[in-house]
Amino acid sequence: MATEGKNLSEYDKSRVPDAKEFRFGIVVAEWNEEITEGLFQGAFNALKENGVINENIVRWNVPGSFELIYACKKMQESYDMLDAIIAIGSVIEGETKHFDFVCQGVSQGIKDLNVHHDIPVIFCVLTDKNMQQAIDRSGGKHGNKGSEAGVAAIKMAQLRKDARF
Ligand code: DLZ
Repeated sequence: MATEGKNLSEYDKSRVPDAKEFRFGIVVAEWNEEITEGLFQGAFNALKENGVINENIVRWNVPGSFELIYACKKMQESYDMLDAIIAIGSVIEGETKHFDFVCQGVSQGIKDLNVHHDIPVIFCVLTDKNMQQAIDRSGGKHGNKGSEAGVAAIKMAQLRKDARF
């Protein structure tokens, strides 16, 4: 679904499971910090709005989006009580191919974690052409992709729970 015209913060609360018993991890990349902090706030608020308590949210920071993969893997291994993890980053296109390698690496890496580990990892990495696009999607005119990721994390936590029975 295209994000143009869609407010990333909007969701139907009646379709989101009650999350008060769930535990979440959030890994935040420090590159483009003004964007990733906005995304973190969106994700955190969405979890809280749906009943998650502060004590059930653990946050780790990493230097850049490329490091999200390792940290999410370590989080899966060391906090097996978590119900879902949200990986937050912001990659902005520059003049070199670095953008392509980071985007490719992080998206494939997080996909691999979802294939090989039991705790779902939500992809909340913005991949934008410029800073304005990133601002618009991290609490600006297109809403906050962090909110969307928070809701996705709750839905995946519920799916994982239901799949056990
Ligand atoms: C090196 C780099 C560049 C050029 N751009 C970004 C970016 O836009 N967003 C981001 O999250 N990280 C970037 N990085 C850092 C890499 O993700 C990584 O931290 C370094 O390559 C070290 O492994």
